[in-house]
Amino acid sequence: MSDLEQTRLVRTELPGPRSAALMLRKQAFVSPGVGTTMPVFATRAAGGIVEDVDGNRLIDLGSGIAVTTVGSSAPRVVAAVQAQVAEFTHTCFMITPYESYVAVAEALARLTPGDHEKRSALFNSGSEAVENAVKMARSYTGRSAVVVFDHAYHGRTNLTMAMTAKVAPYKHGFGPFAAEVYRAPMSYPLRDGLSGAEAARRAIGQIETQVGAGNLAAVVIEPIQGEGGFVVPAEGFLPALADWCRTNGVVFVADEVQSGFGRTGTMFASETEDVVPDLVVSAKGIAGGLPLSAVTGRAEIMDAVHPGGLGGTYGGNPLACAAALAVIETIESDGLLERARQIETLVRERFARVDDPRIAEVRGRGAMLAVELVQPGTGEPDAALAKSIAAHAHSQGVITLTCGTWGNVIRFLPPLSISDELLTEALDIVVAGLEVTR
Ligand code: PLZ
Repeated sequence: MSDLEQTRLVRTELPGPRSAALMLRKQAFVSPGVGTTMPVFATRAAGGIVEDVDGNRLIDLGSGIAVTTVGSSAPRVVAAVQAQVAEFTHTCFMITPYESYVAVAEALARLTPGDHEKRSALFNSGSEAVENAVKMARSYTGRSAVVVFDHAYHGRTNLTMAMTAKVAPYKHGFGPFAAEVYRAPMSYPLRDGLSGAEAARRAIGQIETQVGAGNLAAVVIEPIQGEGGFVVPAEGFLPALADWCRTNGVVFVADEVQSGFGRTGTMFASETEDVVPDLVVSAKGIAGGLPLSAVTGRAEIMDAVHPGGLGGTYGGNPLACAAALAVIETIESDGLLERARQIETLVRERFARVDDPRIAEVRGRGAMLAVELVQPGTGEPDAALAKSIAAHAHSQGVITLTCGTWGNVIRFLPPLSISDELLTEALDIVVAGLEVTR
């Protein structure tokens, strides 16, 4: 790891003067459509710390939205990318291919759920990979409809905006959206009180009456929802949907962009209930911060696409592939799946000691955990509380993110390389934020 000291340090007001000056430059030259969670500019990051331009050291509970799962500037990733950048930066895999792309596809065949024959295609972003999964499913089935769920987040491109549920800020003013996208009710145990089987019956009933299996190419679902609020469906929901898809010739796509690559204590969140998706979408954590995404799936589905039908200039860029291979080696050699489970235990134990009726639920898995905040009594979502807790954490040098359809969820996505000490310190600050806003 870099020599960045693994302690929190708040030596200026946040933002400090240099960050404040950079924010002014940002305002002058960067589209305001691109927001920032914290108005501080980073210079270095490693382990559980992000250092800013004013010399403050922030504890990282966000991992750049679940990306630096192995840690920012993880040593193997740094070495692999440095070596690759000196050899060649780009040839375009569609022009003259290179081994690392194939090695990533080979690793994905081994790491994704199921032992059937699989193939992969590599892309740059999560949204791009989700779009391509839909292309593959349509090509294979000859059908056009796509079912997604309440609270879903699948991206910001035209098709994935249509697939994303929440209008503000993701969709407002950006329509018209892609056609043939239908929304089904999600299993959200805290709010619907249904068992997995009941919620699946409700969703399938709606799909059958409003879409029809014969028109349906794919069901796309996040096994644990990300931006929508870290919603964990009730046990049995995902297997029932996957079964229904299998029976009806519908491609079952797991969007594991946020939940995948070790984040939840297994390589993929689908594994927890032994769900074997037809297509798995990976991104974020796959390459330690280099832009890379993948669709991995059943050979017969992947083989249905005509040659030249998939691709892109940069998809599976050699730097990103080198990084991905180093990420996989790091997860496997450093026992990071186990580390994700330890992080879950630590976070859950910390919140078990908080007796506060405004916390409706602590949920998630591994190092993908969240607290949902409500108004006691009514159970109404309390976005203002989430916002003020996050603001408190930010002022104390802790990077926290909120999420949820109603913005009332605080999520924890620490890098797995964070120490127990830093994690505990950061959680204490978040919990103190509850007190401040009482
Ligand atoms: N699918 C499940 O979580 C990205 C985006 C936040 P891209 N989530 C963070 C924001 O405000 O843009 C995401 C995801 C799931 C797809 C995506 C899209 O991945 O790499 O951002 O395109």
